[in-house]
This record gives sequence, structure tokens and C-alpha cells, in this order.
Amino acid sequence: MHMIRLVLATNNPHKVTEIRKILPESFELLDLRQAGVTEDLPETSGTIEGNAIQKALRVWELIGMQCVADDSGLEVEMLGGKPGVDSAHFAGHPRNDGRNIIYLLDQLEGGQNRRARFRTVLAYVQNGEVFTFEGTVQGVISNAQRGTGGFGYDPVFVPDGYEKSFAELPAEVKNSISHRANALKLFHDFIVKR
Ligand code: ITT
Repeated sequence: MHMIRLVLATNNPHKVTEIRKILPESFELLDLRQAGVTEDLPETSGTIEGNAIQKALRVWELIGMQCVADDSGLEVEMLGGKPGVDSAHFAGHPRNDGRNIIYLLDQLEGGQNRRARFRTVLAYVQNGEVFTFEGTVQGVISNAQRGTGGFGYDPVFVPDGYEKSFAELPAEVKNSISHRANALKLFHDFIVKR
């Protein structure tokens, strides 16, 4: 496959690291700084899909390069799918991963159902045209934080089939089964077939 140059429309360096590890080396991936984009990308649509599309389209408008945006969220059954699109600010502003986790554990205290999933929507923009790819991973929210790897809610998310949290599992494991990995597989298949 020939080299594909792609901008990653995200300000989250953890996502960039994961996406670089998941996609093959035939992808030359530029982060926003490398692409010269300094503004905050819009995320005001109210849905994960909509935010992914907003971010990718904005980068396309600004620099006219093909790009992929990742918008993700944690959807917890007992909370009716929350925090979902509000995952980054679940415990309010300014965003803080540690406070978000404590707030989440508080909300689930005493409940019976701790099932949850992570969901990622990738929006790919090429020549102004938008394509989306969704990936999920099912699991449960643990009773306490465990592990130091990963980012965000990883210390309290235990994927189905494992006893350890995403923050305890090796990055290679997370990157082979995660919501982001599943969405990127679909994106990769699409690119290869195109
Ligand atoms: P960009 O919008 O710049 O891409 P962001 O960090 O704001 O970066 P999201 O809005 O998609 O990205 O993130 C929503 C929240 O979900 C945020 O609190 C993340 O920490 C969390 N999150 C996303 N992916 C995650 C993952 O793989 N593991 C754990 N938490 C994750």
C-alpha cells in the first residue's frame, strides 16, 4: 500500500499515541501541531458522531488536508448511557480525569449494574466528503481505580474477558480490543478497499 498522509484532528496526545500504534506504518500521521492547526476545534453538536464530524470538517476547512477525528465517550448502563458525549466534563469544568472517575464511582455506589461500554466514532474527511466508523468495547466499571497506564477512565474500566482494568493491561492489549482499535479497523479496511 502506498503511503497515506493523514492529519489526526485531536488535541489529546494519548489518542495520537494509540492511533499511531494501531495503524500500520503506511500511514504518515500528523498531529494538529505538526499540521499547523492551533485553534480549539468545535465540539458543540451534542453527540459523539456530530462532534467527530465537526472536528474533522474544521481541520479540512482550515488546511485542506485529509484528516481523521476521534470522538469518544463512556456509556454506563445504570446511568442511561451517561456520561456519553459529556465524558470529558462529567464532573464539571475544567475537565479533570481524576475528578471524573471519582464522580463516576460515586454515582454507581450501591447500584447492582456496573456494565458500560466505550464508544468511539471516527470521522474521516477526504475532499470535503465525510465518512464515519464506529467502534465499541463492552465491560464493567470496577469498584476502585487500578493501574497507571492508558488515560481518562481506563483505571476503572475492565473489558469483558479480562480481570484487569485498561490501565493495568499492557497497551498492546488495550490497542487490540479497544473501541478505538475497532473503529480504526473499519477505517483501515475502508481505505485499503478504496
Ligand atoms: P479531542 O476532542 O481533542 O480529540 P478529548 O480528550 O477531548 O480530545 P473526547 O472528547 O473524545 O476527547 O474524550 C471524551 C472523554 O472520554 C475524555 O474524558 C477522555 O479522557 C475519555 N476517553 C476517551 N477515550 C478514552 C479511552 O480510550 N480510555 C479512557 N478514557 C477515554
